[in-house]
Amino acid sequence: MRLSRYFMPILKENPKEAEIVSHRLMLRAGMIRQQSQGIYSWLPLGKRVLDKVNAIIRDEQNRAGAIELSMPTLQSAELWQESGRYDAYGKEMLRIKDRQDRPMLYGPTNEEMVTDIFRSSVKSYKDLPLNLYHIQLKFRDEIRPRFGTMRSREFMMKDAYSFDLTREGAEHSYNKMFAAYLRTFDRLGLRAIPMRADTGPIGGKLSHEFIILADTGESEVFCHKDFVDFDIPGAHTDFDSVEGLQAIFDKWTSLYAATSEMHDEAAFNAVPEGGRLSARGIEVGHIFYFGTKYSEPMGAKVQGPDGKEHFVHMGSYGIGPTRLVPAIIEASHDDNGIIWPASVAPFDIVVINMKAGDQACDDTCELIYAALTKAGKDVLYDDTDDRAGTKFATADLIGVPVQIIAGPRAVANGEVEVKDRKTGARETMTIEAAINRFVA
Ligand code: 5CA
Repeated sequence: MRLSRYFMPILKENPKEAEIVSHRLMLRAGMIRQQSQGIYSWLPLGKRVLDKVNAIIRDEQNRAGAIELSMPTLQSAELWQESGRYDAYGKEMLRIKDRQDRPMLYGPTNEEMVTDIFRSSVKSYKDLPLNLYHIQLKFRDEIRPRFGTMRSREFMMKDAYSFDLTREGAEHSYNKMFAAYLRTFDRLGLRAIPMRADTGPIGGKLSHEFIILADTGESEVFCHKDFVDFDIPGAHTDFDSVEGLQAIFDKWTSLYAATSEMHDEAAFNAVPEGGRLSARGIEVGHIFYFGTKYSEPMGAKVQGPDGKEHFVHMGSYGIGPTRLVPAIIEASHDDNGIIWPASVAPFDIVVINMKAGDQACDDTCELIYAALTKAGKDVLYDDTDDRAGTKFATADLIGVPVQIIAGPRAVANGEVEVKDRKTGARETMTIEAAINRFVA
């Protein structure tokens, strides 16, 4: 992508409305724009990061055996009257009437709709287990939307829904998502700790929130320090192994970890003092087992091996991609801007032409840009005629992991500089060596 032809509206000033660093940097880097309170556009740079986050989420959902579908944002109120949540959900639900005066709503979550899809076609235990997910916009009329897309009214959610014949089966489905979440957040460059959590309007008894420790987090959390160094399940984890996944769940729940709603002061104080961590955190995922809470009122049942009908046991599993992007920034930035983990960076490499219009600089940059693009890298080429200082500041701000800098003096020697955004380390090397380093 040539920057001269791209749309990346950088802000020079710090936006006054932004209270936390991630919100400030997302606005300054031209990633998002607020359209009305708690409702955002994702501009091209932001959209690239969001897409990369979603690709990792999708990859790990698929690995764990979940199946993607797509459900609408607008739902009929009837479904919610069946489950009994239409009135219970309260003011957070945006209620709308269509031209026939039929009550509709902008979905805050999809338990009812997915249960409806399930009951319309699944009739036998032989079709279980089943886990269906989608990545979709949701709307919750939050009383206090804030911190940009961290807590917005319209936000994106990956929500998965599992269906099993028995409670034991549902626990295995829960464990699959539990392990998939550990892997997902790790690939996003984050350390998320599963904590016992309150179930709120979703319901059920068994629930974990996945929390990233951050001073700006909205949740107060309490956990054992050792979680910070626990091993993440590997890529070859067998998601069909009941014992294997139970062992992962048991290990990751063996030490104290709870959000403030579930906090047990006495149990926490039993942790040796050096191991106690009381901190603030960002909830990036939340999983629930709620048994037959929706399948009973909505009549979602299957024939079991005993020939009788059984209400299915369900769970739901949420991740917030539009919250994850600022959460990653909270965890990874410095005074100059964002430092993206390579897995979600909007571009892999930025090529900086320090003197656009200078033939040697232009030729060198074009050569590098073409070679790296051909090798499958996402490359941003800063071919604008801004001052070199502005270009460096922009490259640091938008956090691309590698900068290749071509200035007249180095280029005259057949050389460029390669800078690592995270460490700041710079290396001068031949143009060929710079290309070869990234074309493995
Ligand atoms: N149906 C269940 C799980 S699929 C559910 O709705 N769970 S939730 O309410 O906990 O939301 C799931 C995830 O969505 C949260 O962990 C969070 O990452 C994200 N999320 C929830 N509310 C917001 C919001 N207002 N802004 C941004 N992300 C949000």
